[in-house]
Amino acid sequence: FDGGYQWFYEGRNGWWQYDERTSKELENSYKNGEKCVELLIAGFLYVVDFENMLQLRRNDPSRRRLIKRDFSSIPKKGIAGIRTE
Ligand code: V3L
Repeated sequence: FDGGYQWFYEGRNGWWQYDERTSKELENSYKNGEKCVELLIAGFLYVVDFENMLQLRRNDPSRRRLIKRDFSSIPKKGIAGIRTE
């Protein structure tokens, strides 16, 4: 259960949880001490930079979002764009 941690990216006024598979992938990479991970999300390549805790679009790094690792129980907008509250 990954110690109850999940991964989140920044929305306009709150946090979105990464989808389950991606959140697990981020947790594994983070625990392995990797500095960054590449993700394919809806046809776009993104880089997750653990040193700066950012997600950036690979071909347009100005499209950046803060990320965080936190408990799954924190208030959130939803999961990967699907609202849950
Ligand atoms: N997982 C899923 N969708 C993502 C992700 C991700 N890790 N990163 C970006 N997108 P950009 P509010 C978000 C989507 O960064 O109202 C939310 O999931 C992103 O979706 O410029 O601002 C919501 O669906 C956006 O639609 O490359 O809180 C939506 O924004 C698109 O990719 C609105 O959320 C471009 O993001």
